[in-house]
Amino acid sequence: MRLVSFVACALALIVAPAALALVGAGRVVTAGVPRACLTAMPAPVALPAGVVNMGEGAVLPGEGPARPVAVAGFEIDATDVTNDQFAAFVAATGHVTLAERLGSSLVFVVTGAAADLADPGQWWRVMPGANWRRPEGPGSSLRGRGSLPVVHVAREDALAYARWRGRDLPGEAEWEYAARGGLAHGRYPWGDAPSTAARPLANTWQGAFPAYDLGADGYKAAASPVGCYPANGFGLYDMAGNVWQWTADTTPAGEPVIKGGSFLCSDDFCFRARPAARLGAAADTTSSHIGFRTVRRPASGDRP
Ligand SMILES: [Ca+2]
Repeated sequence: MRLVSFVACALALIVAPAALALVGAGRVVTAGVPRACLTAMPAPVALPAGVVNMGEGAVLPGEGPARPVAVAGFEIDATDVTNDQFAAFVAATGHVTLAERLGSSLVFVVTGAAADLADPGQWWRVMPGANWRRPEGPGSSLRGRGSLPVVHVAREDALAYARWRGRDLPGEAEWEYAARGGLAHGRYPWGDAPSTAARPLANTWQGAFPAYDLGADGYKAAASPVGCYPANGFGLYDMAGNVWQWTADTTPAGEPVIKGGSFLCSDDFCFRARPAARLGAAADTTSSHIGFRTVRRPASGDRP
């Protein structure tokens, strides 16, 4: 695995595991937090042609300036691809993911203590044996995780799945158009008001990253099943937070763009669970907080 140049909230480095522990992660019960996750997978959503104001609400370097981009109509998955869906692909094709071939993947670990935020090696571990089937490494499994987004997938794995379904990965403009849910303006897929403990709208991080996550949104330092938070105006779930999503586009440096932020993003660290936010990730990056969803374009459609 080629380790990546780090950008906040992103990816990897080899670390000394002794000081780290997989503690304090998972679902939590938080008073007042609604937990009505999907009980059936929703159908993909057909979006009309439109214009997205890409970069609207830009905050961090690399985002914006805001500019209108026309997008042709296309269809997009209502949720991230789940473990159950990816398992069906693997059963049908025998696909072996990059992380399985390489024998390791990046697993997030709660540090339990304050950390140097300039050193992501303190909260990312290159975990031998971690892959989509064993998301936390040996001893972990997909039991009870069928409706969680598949993770530890490289971009090539995501693309192979998409091709199997006769689909593609979204372009960045398509993704951002979809994420904004028809809103012309707004920092988040639902508008400008942030998600709160009283009304959580996305799976992000509450607390001092990476020491502890209070889990005020119902999930502590871990991904949630898909569709546990309200859909946006287009009927799309988890377009902010939970897991990053691969796109078909690349940064000027040539790295694939990932969008959406993850369960590791808080307002005071990362702050990328927003449509305008973007990161570059080496195409062979695999980690416990990157997944994807797919699109289908009309036969004659060209993506912007
Ligand atoms: Ca959370």
